[in-house]
Amino acid sequence: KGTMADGAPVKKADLDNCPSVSPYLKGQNKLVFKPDLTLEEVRAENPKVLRGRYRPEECRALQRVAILIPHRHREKHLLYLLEHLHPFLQRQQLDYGIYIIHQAGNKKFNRAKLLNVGYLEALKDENWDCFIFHDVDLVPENDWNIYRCEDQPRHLVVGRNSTGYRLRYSGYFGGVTALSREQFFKVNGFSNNYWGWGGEDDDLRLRVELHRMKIIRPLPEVGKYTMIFHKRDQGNEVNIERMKLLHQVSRVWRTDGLTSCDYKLLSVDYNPLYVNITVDFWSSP
Ligand code: UD2
Ligand code: MN
Repeated sequence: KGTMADGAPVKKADLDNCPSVSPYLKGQNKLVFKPDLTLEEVRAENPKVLRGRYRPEECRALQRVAILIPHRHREKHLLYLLEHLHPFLQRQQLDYGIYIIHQAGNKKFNRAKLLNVGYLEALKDENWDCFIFHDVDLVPENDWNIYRCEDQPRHLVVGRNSTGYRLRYSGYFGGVTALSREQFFKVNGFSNNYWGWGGEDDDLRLRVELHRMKIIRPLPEVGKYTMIFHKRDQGNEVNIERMKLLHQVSRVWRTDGLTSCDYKLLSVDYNPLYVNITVDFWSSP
C-alpha cells in the first residue's frame, strides 16, 4: 500500500476517488473540553496536518474545502475548535485547509468582512471548491455533518446546546455555512458594512435568495453543535444599523461585497495547524 508493484510511489492521479460515505465516521460524539489543553498537544495529535492542510492518503477527495474562521481575542475557543475539527475533517476524508482571519486592533469587529478576506486570500493558495464559514466557538458534535458543498448553499447549524438544538428562526443562516466558490462569487460574498454584532448572516441569506438559490440543511440530529459559553465581546457591540442595512440588500449587493473589499494585509503565517491571516480595516463608524 502506498507504492505501485514496481515500488514507485503512488501519484495523486493514480488514487481512486474517495467513497461518497467515509468508512471512518463515528456519528454523535461526546465532546470534552480539557481546561489545560495546549497547542502542542493538539499538534502532536495531528501529525499529518501541515501548514493547516491535510489530504487523505488512501483516496482522492471529492472536493477541496477551505474552512474560514473569523477571529479576535478567542484563543481558548480556537484551541478547542482546532482540537475537534482536525480529526473530524480527517474522518470525513476531506482535502481541506484551515484559515484563521484575525482582525488586528480594537476597532469594531467585522465578521463578514473578515470572511470575504478569507475567501480572497485562500484562493491565492489553492482553487478551493468549497468554503465553510465557521464561528470559532461552535464545535460540531456529529461527524455525519459533512463539510462539503452541494448544488445549493448549506446551513450546517440546525441547532446547538444553548437553544435546545432547535433552529433559532426560519431563515436563520448564522454560525456555520457552506457555499461553493461559485455560489459565494455569484452573490458577491458578504456585505462589508456590518460593524459589530448581528445582521450579516441575514444579509447573506437575502443575497442567496435574490439569486434564486435555496438554503439546505442536514437533519436535526446531524446538524448539532456545542457553542462554548461566552459573553458579548468588547468591540462587538450590537449593530443598531442592521435593520436599515438589511432593507438595502437588493440595491447594493452588486457594489458591496467581494468586489469592494479593501483591507490592509498585515501578515500571512503558515502555522502547523492553520494559516493565520492578520488584517486591519481602515474605517468603521
Ligand atoms: C451569532 C451567529 C454568528 C454571527 C453573530 C452575529 C450563531 C451560532 N452564530 O453568534 O454566526 O452571525 O451571531 O454577528 O448563531 N468573534 C471573535 N472575536 C470577537 C467577536 C467575534 O473572534 O471579539 C468571531 C468568533 O468567530 C465568533 C463570531 O465572530 O464565534 C460571532 O460572534 P459571537 O460568537 O460573539 O456572536 P453569537 O454567538 O451571537
Ligand atoms: Mn458565539
